[in-house]
Amino acid sequence: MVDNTLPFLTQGYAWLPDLSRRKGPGPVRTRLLGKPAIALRGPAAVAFFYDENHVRRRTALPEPVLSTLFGKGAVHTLDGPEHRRRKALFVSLLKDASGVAMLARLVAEEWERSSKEWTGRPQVTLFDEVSVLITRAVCAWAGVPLGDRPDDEARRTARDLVAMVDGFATAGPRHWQARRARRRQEKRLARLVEEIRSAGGDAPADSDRPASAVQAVAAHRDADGELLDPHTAAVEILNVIRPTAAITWYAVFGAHALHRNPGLRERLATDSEGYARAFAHELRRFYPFAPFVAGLAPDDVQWRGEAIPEGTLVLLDLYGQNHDPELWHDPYMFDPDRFLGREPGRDELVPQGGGEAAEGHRCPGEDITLAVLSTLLPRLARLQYQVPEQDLRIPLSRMPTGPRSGFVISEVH
Ligand code: MYR
Repeated sequence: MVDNTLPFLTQGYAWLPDLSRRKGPGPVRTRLLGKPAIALRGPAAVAFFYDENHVRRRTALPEPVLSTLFGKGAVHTLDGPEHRRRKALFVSLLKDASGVAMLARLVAEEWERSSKEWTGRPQVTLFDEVSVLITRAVCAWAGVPLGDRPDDEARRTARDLVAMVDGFATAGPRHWQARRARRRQEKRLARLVEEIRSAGGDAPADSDRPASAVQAVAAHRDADGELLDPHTAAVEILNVIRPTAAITWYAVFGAHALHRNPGLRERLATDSEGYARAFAHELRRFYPFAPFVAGLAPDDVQWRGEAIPEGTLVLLDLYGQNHDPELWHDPYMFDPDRFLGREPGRDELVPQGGGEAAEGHRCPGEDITLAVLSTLLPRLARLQYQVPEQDLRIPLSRMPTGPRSGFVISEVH
C-alpha cells in the first residue's frame, strides 16, 4: 500500500473523508508516516480507541508534531499510571469550576478593554486581536508574567502560541516558525520554573490561596515522586496556555458563522436558554480544527472482526465523525439548535477527542473552551461592525484552517 503522508499534508481535512468515500463503508486502511494505518470513527470506535489495551501514545506522535505542537515529554506521550498521574495535574487546573469561571471573567475584561480600542481603528483583524486578548487573560490566570511592557509581550507570546498550533502539519516555513516559537517559549518558561523553585514557590500551596497553574506545574511530582525537569515543566505550562489561545480559531469561526447566518445574531446576543453554549458546541462540530488523533496498537487487536496488527497506527477520525450523516442530521448545515437543551453524548461530539478526560487522552480543556466561547460569542454578536470585502474562504487543504483573511471587521462600535 502506498504511503499517504504526502496526500494527507496536501489535502488536509479532505484527505480522510475522500479516502473513506472511495473505499466504502467500514474502517479505512492506509499507510501514514511509513506505518500501516487504520482509521475508525463513531461512538463505539471512540470507546475502543481510548482503551489502552487497544491504543497507546508513547512513540506514536512524530517528532515534527512534538517539536511544534505538544512538546517533547508532554502528557500526550505518556500511557498508564504515568499518564494518569500527570493528567491529574491538568484536570485539577483546567476542570475546576471556579478556576474556569475566573478565566472566563478575565477573558470578558480583556474583551471589553480591546473592543473599546477597536472603535478608533479603520480595520481590525479579529484573529490577531482575539489571540492577544485570550493570551493576556490566560497568562494572568496561569501566573505567566508579561514583563515591564505587557502589551508588547502579550503580542509576542500570542504570536508564538499561535505559531506552534499553526505549524504542526506542514513542512513549509510555518513549521520552522513553530519550532522557533516553541524553543523561545520553552526557554523562557523553564527559566521561570527555576526562579519559582529557587524562591521556594514549589512548596504545596496553602488551602486559602490555590496555586497558579505555573506554581502547580513547578510543584508537581510525577508517578516516580520526582519534580519535572525545567524543560518538561515548561512544556506542560505551554500545554495549559497554548490550547487556550487556540480557542481563537473557534472564536473566528464564530464570526464567520454569524456572517453566513445573520438570523442567528439576535439569539446569540441575548444568549437565552443556553444558546451561546449550543452555538459553541455547533462551532466545534461544524468547523474543521483537529483532523484526527492517533496512537499505536500495542498488540494484535481486533475491531469488529478487523485485525489490527501490533504497531499499526490507529487514527480516530474526529472531523469525519463530527460530519457523519449516520450521527448528524444534515451534517453540513450549521444549526446550533441541535444542541439546544441537551449536552452531546460523551463519545458523540468529539472535536477535542472522546472518552474521559481524567482517565484517557480526551482534552481536559473542553470546559474552558466552552466557557471562553460562551463569554466571547454573545459579546461578538452585540458588537456592531461591518465586514468589508475580503477572502473568507476556509481552505480544507490547510491545517489548521480558518477564513483566509483572519476575519477583518471595520466601523466597529
Ligand atoms: C493545542 O494547542 O493543543 C490545540 C490544538 C490541537 C490540534 C490537535 C491536532 C491533533 C493532531 C494529531 C496528529 C497526529 C499525527 C499522526
